[in-house]
Parts: sequence; structure tokens; C-alpha cells
Amino acid sequence: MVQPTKDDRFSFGLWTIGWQARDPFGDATRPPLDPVESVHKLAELGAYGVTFHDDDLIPFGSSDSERDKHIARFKDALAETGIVVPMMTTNLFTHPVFKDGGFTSNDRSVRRYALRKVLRNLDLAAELGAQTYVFWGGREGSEYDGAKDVQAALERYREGIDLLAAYVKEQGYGIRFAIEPKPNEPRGDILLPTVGHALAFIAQLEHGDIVGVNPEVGHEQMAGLNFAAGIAQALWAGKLFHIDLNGQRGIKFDQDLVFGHGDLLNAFFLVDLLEHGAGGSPAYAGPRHFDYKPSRTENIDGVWDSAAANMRMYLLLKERAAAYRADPEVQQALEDSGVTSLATPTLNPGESVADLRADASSYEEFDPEIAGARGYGFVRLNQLAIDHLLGAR
Ligand code: 3MF
Ligand code: MG
Ligand code: MG
Repeated sequence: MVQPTKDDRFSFGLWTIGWQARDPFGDATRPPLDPVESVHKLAELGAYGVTFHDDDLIPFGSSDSERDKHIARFKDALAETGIVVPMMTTNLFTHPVFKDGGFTSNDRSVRRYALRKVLRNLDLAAELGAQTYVFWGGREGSEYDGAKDVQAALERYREGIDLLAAYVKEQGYGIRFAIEPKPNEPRGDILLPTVGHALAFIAQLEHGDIVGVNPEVGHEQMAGLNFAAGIAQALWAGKLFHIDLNGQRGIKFDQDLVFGHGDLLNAFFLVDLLEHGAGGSPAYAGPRHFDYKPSRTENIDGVWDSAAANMRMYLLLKERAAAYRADPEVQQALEDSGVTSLATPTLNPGESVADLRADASSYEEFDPEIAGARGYGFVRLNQLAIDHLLGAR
């Protein structure tokens, strides 16, 4: 059960396992990892997919012939292992040219260059069969309120995303976009800081039908938000196109810990939501993508141990969530707490405002004192969840 297989649809970014552990205060603690080796090792561990930024595979500034070589040997590794590329993305944050952003840089020539970089990589994404293209705008933002006209920046963001989405449709690529929110880091304040901001932005797009979100556990938690609740809203909006799983311990820098190594209880309810959130069946069918960083203290063995830990954690939580769902006592507690009855519409079919007003039981005969005295039993329900999570039931 805890041995991952391709059916589990686990995927990893090349930049995750390949992170050399350079941080703002210290040098790399690990040597570079060849993407070809990463593909082979991920396949061995039971993953089904690999994802990457253009520059993760093709170093920035490579000539066309070097680019072709990098792509060719990577394709060979995919063919040898059966690993797929479900998602691709663009690096619009490392090179100094992007220091004030890509799509929203104050420098128009940089904005045009950013669009060209994405266009080129979209063609490669289509060639490799990626279904999702992620946009994480880590440099789209500012440190100073006077440094960015936020309304103009959002308009340029919209212009960029709509142009690229129109291109994808025109080419018939069948790729969908997923915007990845993050509140800060590397910029002091990043545009589209949370899932809610991203969903509101998508509603303003001309081609919003092919644009959804790629929420990351730690990013929402950096903003003090409840990740599972944000995912539920993205699902409700029909916009959960992709997901970045990892761990975070509170409001601080982006820790990118192994999934579940932060807020374990929220991770449990997240897996429960993804696996059982559609009336008992999975609410999300896409890749279970890990965007974590093997801690700086780890050597290469630790890199692969931590990669395996992400998948193991997901499967353990999936097993625990299934046990929770199947427990008759939990089912009764859900009933008692009214959790299940929330799915019942508040009005009867066809009932009008006049009908509601005419229903004396809803107001004139209703006793708020009695309803107000009711206990909901949420604490008992939560303890049942924790009992299952700890394997005590
Ligand atoms: C940063 C991130 C990014 C994005 C990636 C697109 C470098 O905090 O999470 O990783 O996930 O750019 O998927
Ligand atoms: Mg992150
Ligand atoms: Mg991410």
C-alpha cells in the first residue's frame, strides 16, 4: 500500500531534487544533478512524472544546437523509463533581467522578452505532451508601494496571460494554464498573493476558460491561510488544474519541507478532500506534484530519501483518510455535527421568497433559543480524525 506506483500519479520538479541547497546565507552543499539521472531515479522510486522550468533542462543562454542536445537526451530518458511530463513552466525569476518582473516589469522591453521566452517554451511543452503550463510570478511585485503601479501591473499581467492563452488555443495545443500564487519571497510583495486573488484575476481574463490555479501548501500557509480550505474553494470554482504539495511550519520563509512535515493535520484533511471530496470519490484527478526542497543538511542519499518520503506520506495519509471515511462512528459523528446536511439546499425545490415568508416554522414558530443551545460536536469529530491519523483506531 505504501509502495508508490505510476497509478498514483506522483510527479516532481527537476528543480526540487536538483536543488543544490544554495541559500541567501550559504553556498551549495550538493553537486549538480543531471536531469537524465533524476528521471531514472524518480522512475525507480515509483513516480510517474517529471516537471521543469525551461532553464532547469536547458541552461540559460544555450545555443540552439546545445538546446536540441539537452532536449534529445532528456527525451531518451523519458522513453527509457516511461516517465511523462505532465507540466512545464518558465523561469522568469533567476536572471537579473527579471529583477523587476517578467510580464509586469516596469521595463517594456523586458516584458516583450518574457513573452517570447514563454512562447518558445510553450512549443516545447506541446511537443513533450504537457497538459498544464504553470505561471509562478515570483518576481512580479515590489518592495516599495511607490515602485509599482499595481493596477497597470495587473493589466500587463492580464495582457500577457491572455496573449499566451490565445496562442495555445490557436495552435490547438490542448494545454491549460495554472497560476501559482505566493504572498512574498523573492519579492517583498508578490502580485496574486493567494488562491483567492488568483481566482479573482482569472475571472477578468478573456481566455479564463483555460486558466486555473496551481496552489502550493506552503505558499498559502505563509499567508496564514488554511490550505485545505483554499483548495476546496478552487475545486468549487472548477479551477484546481494542478497542485504543489510540500510542508511549511507557520508564517515564515518558504520552507519547502516534505509534504506532511509541516501542518500534518491540515495535510490529512487535504488528502481526504482530494481523494474523497466528490461525494466519496476523488475530487481531483491531476498529478500529485511535489514542490519541495531536500533540506540543505542532506547529501544525495538524503535527497532520494526525502523524495520517497513525500510519496510515502501521501499514501499513508490516503490510507488513514480512507479508514476515517469508512468508520461508522465517524459517519455518525458527521451526521450529528450536521456536516452531511450542509449539502441540502436551504430552500425547497421551486420555493420562492414569498413561500419562505409564508412558512411560519422558519421564523414565527422557530425557537432560536433551542437552536442556539445545540452542541455541534466538532471537537469529538476532530478527535476521531486525529485517532485515525495516529493509527489509534
Ligand atoms: C517557488 C515555487 C516555484 C514554482 C515553479 C513553478 C521554483 O516558491 O513554488 O518553484 O512552483 O516556478 O511550478
Ligand atoms: Mg514554493
Ligand atoms: Mg511551487
